[in-house]
Parts: sequence; C-alpha cells; structure tokens
Amino acid sequence: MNNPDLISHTTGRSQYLDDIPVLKNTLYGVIFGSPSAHGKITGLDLSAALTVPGVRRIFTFEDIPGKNDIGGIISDETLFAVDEVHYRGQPVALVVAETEQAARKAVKLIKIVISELDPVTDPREAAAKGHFLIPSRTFRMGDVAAAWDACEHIFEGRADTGGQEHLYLETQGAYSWPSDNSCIRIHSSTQGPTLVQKIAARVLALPMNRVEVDVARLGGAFGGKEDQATFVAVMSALAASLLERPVKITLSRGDDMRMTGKRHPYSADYRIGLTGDYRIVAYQVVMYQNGGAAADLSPAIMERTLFHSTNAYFIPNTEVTVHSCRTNLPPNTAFRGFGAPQGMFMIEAAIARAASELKIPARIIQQANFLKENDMFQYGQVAMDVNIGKCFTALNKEFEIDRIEKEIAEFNSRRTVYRKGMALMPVCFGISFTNTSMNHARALVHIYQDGSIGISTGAVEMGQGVNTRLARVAAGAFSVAPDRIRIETTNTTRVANTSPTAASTGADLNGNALLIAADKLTGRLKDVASQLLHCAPADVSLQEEKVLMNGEQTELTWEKLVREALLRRVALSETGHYATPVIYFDKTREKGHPFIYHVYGTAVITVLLDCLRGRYSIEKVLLVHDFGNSHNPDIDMGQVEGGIVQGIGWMTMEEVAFSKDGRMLTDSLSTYKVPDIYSAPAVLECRALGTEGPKFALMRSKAIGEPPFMYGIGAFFALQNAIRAFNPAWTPDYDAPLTPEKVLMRLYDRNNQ
Ligand code: LUZ
Ligand code: MOS
Repeated sequence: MNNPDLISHTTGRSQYLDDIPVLKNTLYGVIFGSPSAHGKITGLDLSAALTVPGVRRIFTFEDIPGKNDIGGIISDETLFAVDEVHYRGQPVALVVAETEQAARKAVKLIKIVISELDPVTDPREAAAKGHFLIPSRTFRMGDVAAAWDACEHIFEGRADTGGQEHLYLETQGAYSWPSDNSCIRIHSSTQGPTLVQKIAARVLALPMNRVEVDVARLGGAFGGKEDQATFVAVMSALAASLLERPVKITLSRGDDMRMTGKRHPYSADYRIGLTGDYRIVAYQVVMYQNGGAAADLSPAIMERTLFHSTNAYFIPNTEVTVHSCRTNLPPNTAFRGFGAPQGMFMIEAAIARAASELKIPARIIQQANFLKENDMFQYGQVAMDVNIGKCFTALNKEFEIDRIEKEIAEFNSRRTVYRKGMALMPVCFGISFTNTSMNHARALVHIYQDGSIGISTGAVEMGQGVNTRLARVAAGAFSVAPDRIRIETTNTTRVANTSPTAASTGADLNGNALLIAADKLTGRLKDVASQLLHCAPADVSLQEEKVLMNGEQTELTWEKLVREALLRRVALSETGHYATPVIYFDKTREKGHPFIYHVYGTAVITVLLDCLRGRYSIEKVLLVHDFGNSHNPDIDMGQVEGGIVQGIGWMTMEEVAFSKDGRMLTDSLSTYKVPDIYSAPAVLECRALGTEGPKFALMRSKAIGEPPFMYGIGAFFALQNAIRAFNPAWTPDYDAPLTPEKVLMRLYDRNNQ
C-alpha cells in the first residue's frame, strides 16, 4: 500500500510546521541563549534590544505565570535561566517581534553579564566531582567476583563513543495562538504532543484541557523531538498567551545545533573474562554517560543502556553500572537506539579487544556466545523465540562469511596501498518502552455517513511511515479501499494522555488500539447487516466493500451498510485502548520482563581503506534481519537502510566537538559531517529471516525503527581490522567515531608497541 502522503510529498504540498498558512497578526520569536557554559547571571540589559523597531516584548523567567519547570522525568530544568547558566545556548530570554529579522537583530543587542564558573564537559571529570544527574544504577547476574577465577583469559580496557546530532531536516519549531475562552492551540513539531501539552499547562498555569496540541507530521525526529521539541513549543505558547497574538518560532539550523541535546557520549571501563574455548564467563563494565546540564531523558536512556549492555550474547556473570553525569553541555537526549547503541558498542569493544589479544577473529567469540532459547537476560527475562543464531546461520549460508574473509585476506596479501576489513555485527533489541507504564495507546475512529473513515491515534508521523501502516491496518480491518481511510493529525483533544511516538513502538501500540476500535465497529455493523439479511451476525463478513452472508455476496455494500446503521441510530464512532500485556519491571531488584519481544539480526560489514590518505568507503553491508511477518516490506527496508547509514555515520564520521569551555565547535554542516550518498554502503543486501512473527507485534510484523541502527557499529570494527592489516604494530583502541583523521594516525602509529 502506498504512503498516503505520496502525492503531497512529491508535489511539495504536505504541510510541515512552516507550511501552515500564517494568520494575520502573527509574531515571530527568537531565543536568546547563554553565551557562557557555566556562570552566574549578574546583569541582563534588554533596553537596547527593546528599541529595535517591531519588537513587541522580551520574555524572561519573570514572565512565567505558572512554574518555570520543563523537566520531563525529573524537575531539574527551567524554561528560562534564572540566576545561573549551565550550558552555552541555554535559553535566557525570548524576543518576540513583528518579523523574524527584527527579533534576530534584537537578540544581538541583549547584554548579559555573567560571572564565569568553571565548566565541566567530560563525564569522568564530572563523576570525580560527584556531579550526577540521578543515582547510578547497576544490573547484576550471577557472581562476577567469583567468576574471574574460572576464566582462562581476562582483558580490560577503555571504550568511548561520541555524540550525534539528529539533523532532522525540519528544525525545532512551533506555532501557537490563543483560541476561544482562554485556551491555547499549539502546532508543534514534536514526537510527544501530550508532553508539550502537559508542560505548557504547567508553565502557563492552565489545566490541560485548555491546551490543544496538534501535529500533522514532522520532517524527521530520530528521538530529537521526544523531549526537546517542548521548550520551543512552550515558549511560543507563553508568548501567544500573554500577547494574545499568534506566535511562531522556528529555530535556525545553527541555533538548533547549538541549543539542543544530542546522543549521549559514553565512556566505559570494561573487564571481560573468557574460557579457553572462548565462552564469555564474566563481563563487568562501568559506564559514564555524558548527560549534559539537565536530566531530560537520561534516566530512561541509562536504563536502556543497562538492558542492552550484553547485546545478543548470553553471559552468565555480569555487573553493569551506568553513572549519569552532569556536565555543562546542552541536555543530551533520545536518539534512535536510546542508549542501547552505546551499551552494545562497549561489549563489542571488549570482545574485539579479547580477539585481538588472542589473535583470532572477533566472530569466533561472537558466535560462541550467542544467546539461546531460554537463556536468562541480566534483567531476569527469559529469552524466547531467540533468532540470533538463526539469523547468523542464514547470513552465513546466503553470503558465505568464510569466502568473504578469504577474499579479504587475499586482497590484503597483495600489499597495495589499500586494505580491506570485515566485521560481524549481531543485534538484539528489546521492544517496549523500558518504563512499563508508558506502553499504552488509544485510537478514535469515525465512520462518516458516506463510508469514509477518519482515524486519530497518538502516533506521530515523522517520515517513518506509521501512517501508511495504520492506514493499511484500517483498510484491512474494515475491508475497504485504502482511499476511504484518512489518518488525521495527532491531536491531544481527540486522543489524550498519549506516550510519545518512540521506542520503535508507534505502530505496535497505536495499531493495536486501532484494531480494538475497528473490531467494536465492525461488530456493530455486522449486527445491522444480520438484521437486514435476516441471519446471525456470525454469518456476516465484510470483504472488499461487500457484505457477505455465509461467504456469499449480498446486494449490501459498505456504503449501504453504513447508511443503514446511521438510520438505525447505531454509533459509528469508537475508541480503542491498548496496553501491552505481560510486561513488568521491578526496579528495586532490577529484574522483570520489560520487553514484549526482541528484534534480532546479524550483519556483515566490509570496508575498503586507502592507507595513504586514511580515506575509506563502506563496501558492503550484508544482513539477515528478523522482520517477523513484514506487513509493509518497503517501509521496513527504508528503516533498515536509513538506520544502517545513520549508524555508520555515528561510528565513522559524525563528530560532535566542544571546546574546553563548552562552546560547540561543530554547529554547521561545514564542520559536522553526516553521511551522504557517497558515504552510504555501495552494496546493501538485506534478507528477511522468514518467521511468523510475535503475536503482540502489529500484524506479527516486528518493530523496525531503531534495531537496524546498531548494525552500523560493525563499520567501526571492520575499519579497525583494515587498519590492523596494514599496521600490525598498532594496538587497537576503542574510541568512536573512527574518522578519516583518526584512521590515518592509527595507520602509522607504532608508539604503543
Ligand atoms: N523513549 C522512552 C524511548 O521514553 N523510553 C524508551 O524506552 C525508549 N526506547 C527507545 C527510544 N525511545
Ligand atoms: Mo526515540 S530514540 O524518541 O524512539
């Protein structure tokens, strides 16, 4: 089934935030951010800025009628700074003017006096000073301390991952206006309309029923709009409410890059112990999460790191600790994978280290430790329908890893200036919000009297294709033509108390709610049909807009049936509520059954490295992925391809850099390199592991948004292997991203031998 936005996207008619026709009297807001990463505000002079023609008002914390508190999980973040600033770009004031140009001009004239304090940007330094955002957490299984004795080999070391800019095409923005009876309407580019509604209500001192948030679609999000769309939306609502005029805010790319948080950088110390036959017996790791200046989603991200810290392996004795460290950087936030990629990188680094010391390919260790049916995850969940081994076997059968290895060895033995490298990257990713209470969704379905159907859910379309999936589910459930279905905007007045569209759960949760609503409606329609056809409701079925009785076509059509139902005063609207069954988690024991199912897959990545220049290309990504019974193969492949390229970018070229004093050095596309078509793998072949799929996945089609991202981690290790083939004297280190500059240094590094 086609994307319902197909025509409007390709003709440029789809409405993003900036395409909403602008109302008369609209004002424009530009944020004034702190020029310092840490300090006390001792003076703020707005007088020159206020003289700029067109400026209507400048808002600071003093203008907030409610609470100056935008914290999502914990209350440690303000909308506007009060007397201290904690990161560069932290909002201090909002200038609102008749034009955006006037507001920008005024922002430059704001004078702030800051008494500087020392900024901390490094998470280990923050930890040493005791600067934590939340208490640290540890997951344990077995007895690590006792297990070291049983190990033939023990290796320890350090591993680091970098940040990552979301670089959604549409920057953060919002457009709000006062509506009837002191209500406020907010159009926000957010993954979490309910969160925007809740925080706007808190800041404006309004009950939530006076705040309506509407989202048509986002121009990308990747997690960056789960929490961090909120401050922009709330500022526009605040200004609109106090000025009683529409107010629009669109962050410039530079402001967006400087002001908003990114993927959390992590730094880790690991210890891994193996038997003589390469079974991993023990794994201990302490990770320092660079959380930035406020908690944002860091507690939940920390939790997912803990859950995924052994990736697709069974390790009987583990002890994994994450410290969430407070630093003077923008609050780091959700990003596709949500802490799992960081945790998985650490175990892969530990395995790679062991392999290099033992002088064997890492995949020998990887294969020897794949999770098996009924193994226990560290967090107490028993692994069921484990497909990691099957994915690997299928991958090996399809692409012959031995042959690839031989070809690479043969290529490298020619000793040209090029080397090739290969790595295997297995992935096991748990589906469900780790916070059990968030795993619910609702749908509101109207059948209109002409037979067309309008569907509202909590799902936000951000380019991932959730609307296509929902439309197809609905067309199937009612057995009507796809063009009868409209997926409405996501709106807090129609569907309330939603969880953000995140954690790869958007289709599963909202689609299941939709099925529940549809089931109630078709039940009522079949009752009407049974009256008209003088038969039992069970004899009635709907098929391709026809009503069948005992499998035989009748003269009753979908449209006629709907009209008859209306005449009989049967309700043609319905809601469905879905809450994921089975799952629970006990945080006091750190044990439970947090995930409704897991997604598995295995990839092989090969790279070609130019050893004169340090340049490289990703040659091939070959993978077998367990889609379950894919409901929309095109959407799923799109997510696989996009995820892998984004993962490769994180591991190889995207480098978020800050100066010591907390200034972002990579705040434009000339200094921050993201993958383009030239850096995408030349060959990407994905095979589906044919499985029937879990019954709790929507139409047994597994969640797809995040899991493929982590295949990209293989690019790091493939590159390392290529470097080692050229420079055997090099002792590998595990400091991602492995940019061309770093690769070049390592090609000629002989110091550490
Ligand atoms: N967001 C969230 C997420 O709030 N909880 C999660 O568990 C999660 N997982 C992945 C991505 N976003
Ligand atoms: Mo998320 S990383 O907002 O699914």
